[in-house]
Amino acid sequence: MTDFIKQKAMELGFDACGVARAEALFDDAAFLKSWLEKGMNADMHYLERNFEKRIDPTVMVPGTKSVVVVLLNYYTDKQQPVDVPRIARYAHSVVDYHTVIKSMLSDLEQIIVDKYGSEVVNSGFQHRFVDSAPVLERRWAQRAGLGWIGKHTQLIAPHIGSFCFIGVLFLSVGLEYDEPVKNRCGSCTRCIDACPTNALNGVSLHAGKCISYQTIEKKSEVDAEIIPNLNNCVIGCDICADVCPWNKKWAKPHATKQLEPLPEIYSYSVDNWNSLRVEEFNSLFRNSAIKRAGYQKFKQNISLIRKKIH
Ligand code: B12
Ligand code: SF4
Ligand code: SF4
Repeated sequence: MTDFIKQKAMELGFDACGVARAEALFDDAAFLKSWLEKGMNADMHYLERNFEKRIDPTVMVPGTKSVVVVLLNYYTDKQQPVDVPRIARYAHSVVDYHTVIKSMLSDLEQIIVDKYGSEVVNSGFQHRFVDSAPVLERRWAQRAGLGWIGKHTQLIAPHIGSFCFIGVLFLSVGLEYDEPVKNRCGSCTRCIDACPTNALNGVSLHAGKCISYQTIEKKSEVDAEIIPNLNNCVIGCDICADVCPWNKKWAKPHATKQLEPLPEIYSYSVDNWNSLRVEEFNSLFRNSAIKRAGYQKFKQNISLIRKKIH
């Protein structure tokens, strides 16, 4: 059954699939608790909620025995013109990756259920996850043998790199479990040195200092001390991932049709972005992950960069 699931995941277009035993994550619970106590989550208070579920898949979905983890490469080597407001690669696609992966996970589940029966999932609970639920997705990907968590705190998958999304499916059936792979960061500190806001300390990320948080998640304006260090980023940030030697070695452009990029990301000039009106924003990004930031925040971020340039 394990081989069948992995084979079907790859046939559906995922770039990797691994499986971990579902159990409570006690070390991570202690780490997460102290991370939250230090206020490293900034105002992302949702990370404080559902603590017991977050650290234990069997509390999240009763009867869970296995955690199936999939990766989807989103790397692109297409570049925005120099000096335009920078949009991180995760948000380049026309269609939001949440939509894409949820649909692919749903297809995978259907294939498994068709062959092995509906009791392999607890359909009374949400059991397919991409980003938005209390699930420590990177840890599960690491435990499922798909890669290691680098000092930039992202999952680095051998032969893929860290420009990959993570999707998770909880199953109520025992499977063959994968062994974690070795952490290959060694003495490298390139991501820590390159982070313009000193958000990384080698173990964890101070989310409040991270450009990604500041430009997408933070409801109010970007903090004054972050503005001079935005490096033109207006939606997310790829700086720590771009300097990683493993990404330089392994990151290859994806060929996933569902993640087809929005042409305007590469064709728009500074003037186009500066004069973007709400109607155009809504039309361009109607299905995109950029919608999460919203028009006001997006325009505000652009104006902060403009202020810095002039
Ligand atoms: C909140 C969040 C953010 C926050 C905070 C990020 C952070 N590092 O926590 C912000 C907004 C800053 C953010 C930014 C980004 N994010 Co984000 N984010 C999340 C989210 C929703 C939750 C992460 C979380 O729980 N954080 C809390 C911390 C404490 O947990 P953690 O980092 O996972 O660490 C746990 C374990 O790794 C472990 N651990 C870590 N260190 C140590 C050390 C010890 C000693 C021990 C015992 C354990 C341990 O314990 C921790 C807690 O249990 C996840 C989706 C999900 N549900 O998991 C996506 C997710 C992590 N994000 C993702 C992406 C793509 C990004 C960005 C690249 C987007 C961008 N280009 O701007 C950036 C990357 C920034 C960075 N350097 O990490 C992807 C990462 C894919 C990958 N290959 O790793 C995810 C998995 C979404 C997805 N489904 O694909 N993100
Ligand atoms: S995403 Fe940018 S701001 Fe956040 S840790 Fe990486 S380099 Fe620093
Ligand atoms: S830049 Fe170096 S330290 Fe950072 S994640 Fe990559 S290999 Fe690890």
